[in-house]
Amino acid sequence: MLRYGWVDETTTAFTQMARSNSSDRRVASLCCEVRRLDERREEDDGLSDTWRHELEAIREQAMASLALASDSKALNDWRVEVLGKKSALGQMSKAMGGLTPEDRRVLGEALNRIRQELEQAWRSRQAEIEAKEKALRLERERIDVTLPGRHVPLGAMHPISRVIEEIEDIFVSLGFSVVEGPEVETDHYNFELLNIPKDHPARDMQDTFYLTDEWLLRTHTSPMQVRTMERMRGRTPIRVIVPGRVYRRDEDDATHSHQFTQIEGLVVDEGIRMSDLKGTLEAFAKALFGPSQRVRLRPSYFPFTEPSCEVDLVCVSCGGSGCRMCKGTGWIEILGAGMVHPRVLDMSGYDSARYTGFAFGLGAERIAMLRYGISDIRMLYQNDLRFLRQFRHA
Ligand code: 2NL
Repeated sequence: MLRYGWVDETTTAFTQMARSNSSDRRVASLCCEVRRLDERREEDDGLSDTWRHELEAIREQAMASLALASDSKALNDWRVEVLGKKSALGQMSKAMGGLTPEDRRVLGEALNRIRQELEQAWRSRQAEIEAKEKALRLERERIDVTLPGRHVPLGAMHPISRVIEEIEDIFVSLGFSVVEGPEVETDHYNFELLNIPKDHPARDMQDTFYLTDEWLLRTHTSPMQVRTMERMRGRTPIRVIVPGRVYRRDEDDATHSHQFTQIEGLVVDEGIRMSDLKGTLEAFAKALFGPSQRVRLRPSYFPFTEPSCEVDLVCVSCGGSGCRMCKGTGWIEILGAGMVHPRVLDMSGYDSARYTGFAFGLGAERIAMLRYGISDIRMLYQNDLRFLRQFRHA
């Protein structure tokens, strides 16, 4: 049982109860008892000595610990501890329900005063700490703007990519569209629809990378042109170029790679003639290698064109007078072409009695080698930075 009347003892008990978050009811009744038994020394605020002492003790302790809080975390903890629901002040506010109206008013006002005072102290301490932390942060994050910058190595566009983009630009300016498609194709699209017979050597296991009996790595970009004709469902004109990687089983040497970049072109419309093929390719040669270029057509054979031809360029090395590069002929072969075989047109839904077309194909590597004077195709795939860096500003 508690004994009352002794201010120190009751105050201690009261404080402990309030701080230890014990039952609100007990704290409240304790408040009442203390209030009743204490000799009242009424002042303007009507507080008893017990309360005054108690609140003063809380205030002093709070101010002392606030002075010790030295960072924003400690400051936050302080706020919870001193002003939060579970704090002595919080508990007292909560316990006030058990007081008489008069006591409630008196204690309530006192609690408000002390709360406001502590909050004010908290705010100015917070401003101090914020300023201190900001100054620390600025000091820590200080940078020397006069230091030299870090070197960012500049990349270069790969010569093959440059050739592809350049050729695309030329044909787009002639009214062509650019189409791309899958590198894994079916025997049907890669060979059958291109009039390449079952016994043609290209279809041999020795010459093509087969994935299964039906699926393979495309040996040319032609299947995508066939797909374009199918997608157009007999509508004209068709004017497309198709750049992309193609694969052929072959020994690599200075001029052959088992994987290379082909760019094929296809035009289908009524009345397309060999002269359209020659004029287009001559415009292309001039755009790519200069206005004095000319082309020469020599007869050749492809299963998917009839007639077929090889197309030569005036030798870029000697200008036509004959040198080692053109083996004294003055001409350099750059692509293969021809009039689309009627069977290919018919199989893709274009009546060969009404429509004609021309097609061509070239290797982007070969063009890059002629353009930049590269003697070995393998240099284009070895990713040697000493080689690649030469294309940075060219
Ligand atoms: C080459 C030679 C050529 C074609 C490709 C072609 C495509 C269709 C129909 C007819 Cl869909 N022809 N393409 C024609 C002639 C030659 O490529 O690539 N030399 C490296």
